[in-house]
Amino acid sequence: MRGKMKSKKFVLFLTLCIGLALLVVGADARRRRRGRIKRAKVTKSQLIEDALKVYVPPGDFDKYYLFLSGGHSGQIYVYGVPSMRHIRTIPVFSRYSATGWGYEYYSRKMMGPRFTWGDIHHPSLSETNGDYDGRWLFVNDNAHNRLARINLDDFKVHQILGPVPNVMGDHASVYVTPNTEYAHMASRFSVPIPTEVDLKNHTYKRGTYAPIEEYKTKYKGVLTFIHIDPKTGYMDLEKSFQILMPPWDFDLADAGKGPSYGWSFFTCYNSEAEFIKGKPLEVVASQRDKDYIVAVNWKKAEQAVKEGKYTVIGGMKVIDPTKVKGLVYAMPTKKSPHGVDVTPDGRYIVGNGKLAPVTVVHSFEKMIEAIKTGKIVRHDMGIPVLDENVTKVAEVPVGLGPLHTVFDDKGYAYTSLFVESAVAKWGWKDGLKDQWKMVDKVPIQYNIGHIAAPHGDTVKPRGEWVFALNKLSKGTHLKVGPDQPESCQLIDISGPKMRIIYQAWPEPEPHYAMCIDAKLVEPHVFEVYTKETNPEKEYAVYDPKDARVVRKDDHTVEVFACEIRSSIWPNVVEVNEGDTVIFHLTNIETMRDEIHGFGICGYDICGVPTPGETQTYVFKADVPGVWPFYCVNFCSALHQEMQGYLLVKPKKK
Ligand code: RUQ
Ligand code: CUA
Repeated sequence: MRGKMKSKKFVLFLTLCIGLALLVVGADARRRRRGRIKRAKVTKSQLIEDALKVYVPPGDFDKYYLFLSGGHSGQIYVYGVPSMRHIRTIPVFSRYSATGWGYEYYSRKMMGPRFTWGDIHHPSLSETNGDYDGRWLFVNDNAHNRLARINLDDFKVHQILGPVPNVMGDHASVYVTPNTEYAHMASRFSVPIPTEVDLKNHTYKRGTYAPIEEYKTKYKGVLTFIHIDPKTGYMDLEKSFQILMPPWDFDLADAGKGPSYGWSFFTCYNSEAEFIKGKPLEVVASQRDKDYIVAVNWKKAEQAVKEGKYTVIGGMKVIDPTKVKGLVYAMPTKKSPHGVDVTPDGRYIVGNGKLAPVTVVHSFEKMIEAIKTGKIVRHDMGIPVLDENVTKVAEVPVGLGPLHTVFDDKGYAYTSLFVESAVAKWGWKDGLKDQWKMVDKVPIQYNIGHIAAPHGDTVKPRGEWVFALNKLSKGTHLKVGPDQPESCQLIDISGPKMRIIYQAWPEPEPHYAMCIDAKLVEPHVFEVYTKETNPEKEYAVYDPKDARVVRKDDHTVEVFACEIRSSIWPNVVEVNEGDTVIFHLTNIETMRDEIHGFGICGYDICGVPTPGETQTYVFKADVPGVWPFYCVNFCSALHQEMQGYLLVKPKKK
């Protein structure tokens, strides 16, 4: 009897188990199925046509470069378009041993001793007359309020500026002005100022304290214009200025162009100017139906600085717009707008509603008219607010959660819809029969954030493609653990209907991207560094006979070394325990791509000098013994033989 009961129970238990297992398997299968991209039925010939559009056979070249921001990886990823193949990682704010970035002296110095990561959101290509010129790529750091410049002749960072005083959570950045006069930086997080910095060591000296209850009065928003030298790309704090603002959370920026040249536009949320302990900001900052697009006349601000109408705060020239009139105006825009994008002709300013299902379009002409005729409805914390009934020319009902807009060559705009997971296409150009009308929509997999297009934010968009930079990928790839990579989908916009035809999975976290015609970059990319372009030429040795170890004083040894297939000269370096070793290493190959590396066992040194380049490694020989060094990058049949010894003589006891 008991036996029977037992087996009955067992059968019941077994059934339950199997049922449960089936449920789990079913749910998993459903989850995986859910990840499948739902496509409209396509014919085989259509599929082949799509595939051929992105297929770049070995030996052929892509037409465009795509520079994807790597978010908190602190890096930039370079892709070719249309193949969507990853061709390069450019480390900026993070160490990257694949190229020795952050291990060798030069990059380490630019990063400073304190920060080993950054948060890149919005890369920005340099512009001449409102179009990309292929010279530099600027990137922002949302975390530590820095900017960096990548030179597009060697695809390396040549300047890191900052932290910049007073500005905190630099998100509305970089979005250069049409002749690369300025880079924008604005505070997403208001704090009491000054925040004082140590520029030499790329770190903070001290901030200012004020209790959170004094948010409205003591915390400040700051809009920053960082001056860029038009010849060299050098960012200069001396020639930069800031504008003091209420503690609104500035989100994104865009520079005016054409008729609106000389102005910049910033969106903000939390125009409520509140931060309440224990109360979610998402509630606090969403009380108002409208926040602002803030328009700044930077030409006029530049003039004000020349006339000395500023105060120095934290070492920065800061203009107070409540004292210097005519610089800053707010345009009411619903609701907690995210991206702001100026149309290619510079006539319209598009606000992307985020919490409203529309893009709000202001006319620049109407804005000027409102200013001239004094259509100011109120002052909000000292900032004049323009009458939106005058400035606003359209609300385009695009769909749920509009975030960002880019443009094509035919008068259409493409807006990313985060909540709806879609891209909406609508007409903006004067004379277009579809002006202010949505004409097409395509679903995205999933939750699109930014959107990008070839020259899509310039005066001359090239059309052809739109890139959907998605926050989630929902299993549209093989499993790689509990988290999933974000995705980047390629949308063909050449026909009247948009078509997603390809997707890639860039490294975390693709925020924005810049897409430039390769013809504008390729001609000035170095093949090798010459004796003139070698960035550390003064430390170079170009002949193994000149390689040497020089004792500078009792505690310092300087090594002048070189590498060529398949040796490192000198191959023995003898120092004393406790010495500081300054190791200059030149790759004296004269052929493109003939790179060598350098690593020392037991010491945290890694480098990869490219042909003609000198790199420097500085370290303390603090552990006595014998430590091999070697070439870390496979370079030739005798790569393994590229090795030598660091001998660290122990101190006499
Ligand atoms: S943001 S997803 Cu950091 Cu550019 Cu809009
Ligand atoms: Cu040089 Cu491997």
